Parts: sequence; C-alpha cells; structure tokens
Amino acid sequence: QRRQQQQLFLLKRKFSKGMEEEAKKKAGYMAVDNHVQNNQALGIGSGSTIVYAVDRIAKRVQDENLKIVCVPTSFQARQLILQHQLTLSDLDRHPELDVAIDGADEVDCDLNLIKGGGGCLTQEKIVAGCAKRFIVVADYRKDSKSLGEKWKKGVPIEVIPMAYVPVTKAIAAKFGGEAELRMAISKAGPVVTDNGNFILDWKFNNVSDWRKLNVGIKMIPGVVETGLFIGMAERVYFGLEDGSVCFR
Ligand code: ABF
Repeated sequence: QRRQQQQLFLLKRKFSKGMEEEAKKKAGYMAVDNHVQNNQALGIGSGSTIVYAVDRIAKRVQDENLKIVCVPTSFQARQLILQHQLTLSDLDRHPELDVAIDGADEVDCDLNLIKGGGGCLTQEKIVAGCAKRFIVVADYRKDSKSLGEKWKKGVPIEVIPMAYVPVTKAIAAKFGGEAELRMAISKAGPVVTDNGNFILDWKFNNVSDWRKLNVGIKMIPGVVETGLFIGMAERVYFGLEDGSVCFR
C-alpha cells in the first residue's frame, strides 16, 4: 500500500509539473505575440518562464524576419539570447528599450512583484526600468492577493558582501522579521550574484506600504537593490491550469 501511495504521489507531481510548464509556455507565447514587433529593442528576463518567451521570439524572428535586438538581465538570459541566435545588445547601445519581458516569484493584485528568487533582481530591475513597457509572464502559482501569501522565501535583497551583517541587523531593527544570507545549494558558501554581491532573503511580518518599505530598505548603506518591483509592471500574463491565459 505504501508503494502504491508513493507511485500515486509521483504521478500527481509529474502531472502538476506538466501543467505548470504548459502554463508558463502559454503565458510566454501570448506576451510575445501581443507585445513584440519589428524593429524593437527588447529586455530579456531570467528564470524558467522566460525560456518559453525567448523560444517564441526566436521562432517569430525566423518566420517573420523581424529585426530586433535583445538586452539580457543575467548570464542565463545572455546564454539564451546567444543559443537562439538572437542579436545581443546592451544598455550602452540601447539605453531605451521598447519592451522588457520577465518572470516573477509573486504578483499581487496591484501588479507589485517579488522577484529575485533566481538572484538576478538588480539587473532585472535596471532593464525593466529602461523599458517603455514592462511585461511579466508567470504561471497560476504566482498570482496572489498580497505579497507574501504565496512566495514564502521572503524578499530577496542584494547586498555588498562586506555589509551583509550590518544590513541584516538594520533590516530586522527597522522593519522587523528576519533576513538570512542565501547559501549555495552545497552550503559551501553564499550565493554570489552576477554582480559579485550576496543575497539576503528577508522574511517579513506585516507590511502595509510596500513602496515606503522599498525606499526604506534601499536607504540602508550596503543595500544594492531589492526584489520588490513596485508599480513597474504594466501587464502580467498568467498561464492557468486549464490551459488558458489571463492577463491584468
Ligand atoms: C526571474 O526568475 C526572477 O526574478 C524570478 O525570481 C524568477 C521567476 O522564475 P520562474 O519563471 O522560473 O518562476 O525572473
């Protein structure tokens, strides 16, 4: 009986994984079809959902002979752009982007986001901030009423390595909760970002004003950036469990 239960568990997990991937794919495809056009400069986000969006961009570039350039938000995004033989650019050459597309860890009903589960939040925020339109792609698990309801790992905060202890203490003293240094899976050392910094994951209690809080955290010396994207997203595409896509 235990074996049967185990098999059922594995089957269910496989099924829901398949559904999640399909939802990511649908959201990524729809965002690209609705927002990507010829002669655009695009910001390319990081994570697993963006992979589908880049697949779609590459297909459309080939089929429709689109002329576009892509600015990455991480090493992963850069590799994706190169693997798909898209034109790689940067913010020196394209400081103004038409559209940036990226994933998120959680999205609230006002389109505020928690990002940075993958550790690329600073470059993601810079690129999103350079875009006329910032479009988010996500699956149904990311949709929440208020931040923290679904994403339980806390708000990622990128910090200068020498300051991680004072920043950890300052965050707890000023805003409560607990900030923890993100460790590599091997536990051999901390995660190091593409910018050579560390990440703190801040588990918070009650937050009433995300905008104010974000500014407050950024004022602490040593903080580089937070994973709070407040009022930046213009539209979020959610792939749903039934195979459809909704946006808001
Ligand atoms: C990046 O990838 C991050 O800011 C966010 O942490 C993550 C979302 O990844 P996924 O699409 O794999 O859920 O965009």
